[in-house]
Amino acid sequence: MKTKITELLQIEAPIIQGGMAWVAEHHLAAAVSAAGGLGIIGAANAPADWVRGEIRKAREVTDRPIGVNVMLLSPYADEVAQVLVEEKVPVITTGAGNPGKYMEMWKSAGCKVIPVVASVALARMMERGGADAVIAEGTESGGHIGASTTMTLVPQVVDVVQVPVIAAGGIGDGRGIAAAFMLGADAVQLGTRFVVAKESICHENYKERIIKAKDIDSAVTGRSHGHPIRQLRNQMTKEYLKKEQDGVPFEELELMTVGALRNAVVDGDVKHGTIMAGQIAGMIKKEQTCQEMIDEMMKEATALLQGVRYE
Ligand code: TUI
Repeated sequence: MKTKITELLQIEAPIIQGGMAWVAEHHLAAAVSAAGGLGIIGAANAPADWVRGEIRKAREVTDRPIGVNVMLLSPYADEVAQVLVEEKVPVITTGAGNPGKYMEMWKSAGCKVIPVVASVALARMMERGGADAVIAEGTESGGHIGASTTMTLVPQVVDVVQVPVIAAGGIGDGRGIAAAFMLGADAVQLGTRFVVAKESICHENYKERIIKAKDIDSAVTGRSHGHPIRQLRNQMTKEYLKKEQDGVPFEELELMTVGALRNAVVDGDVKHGTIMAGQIAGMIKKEQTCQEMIDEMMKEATALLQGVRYE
């Protein structure tokens, strides 16, 4: 399938993998890119040297383009931003903030910059600042979320920007991809489905929680202090939400989550750890290779879109 995004990024399928902390390392990113999508290394809160190492390891596996996501709240964001220039990373996505201060540096190094936006206002600002595309991410997503749904955000962003729009949040199969195209998107970004990929190094306990998740198993912590995080319900969300309701101060709540994502992803502690996942988890039923996922989704999406816009 050819779209403005496949042309811009030189990829075969208009599918981008989310830059998930701890999960989006070189094995997953390389597998997604080798399968025709755009694999992304999630810099998250990792030091710049780790990011450099992951980029190089991914490049040993595939010659296809691989991107990096910069989590703008990271204490290492400045150093990571610089490493991406040195390593000539072709595509940079950003999350959890405004990447304005890095834009000129990345653009003049020839990187394609694609910020995640959760509002029309930020989409507009990013386009003015030189973004090559934007990822409009709805509140169905896992992790740090905005307020609008994908269904409402994507068409509103599409209406005000000229650059291509990538839809994210709540997409996990060919039907979701087709729906995103109908809203005016030129590609999609998926996170949760790729967490359960065979190439994903995520702990089996975490993958099993996603595979067994039901539609209503999603919870959002941190709404009261402006850092909403979507994850699967467990002992930890139960305790956190109770404390939040009781007005426990932010600093104390924060202590509960330090290292909790790592504990779930790396050590498999799905009881007390943070199991970030989107609302689509309930639909994800099996572990597959990235190639199987992308082929299956593209077959389904193209069948649905035949005779509509893309063939
Ligand atoms: O970034 C994400 N998802 C994430 S980041 C993350 S790690 C983290 N840990 C603790 C606290 C916060 C983050 C886990 N999941 N998705 C992209 C995304 N970006 N969603 C929403 C936004 C966003 C929100 C506000 C982007 C820009 C923004 O603008 C604020 C501004 O400064 O204008």
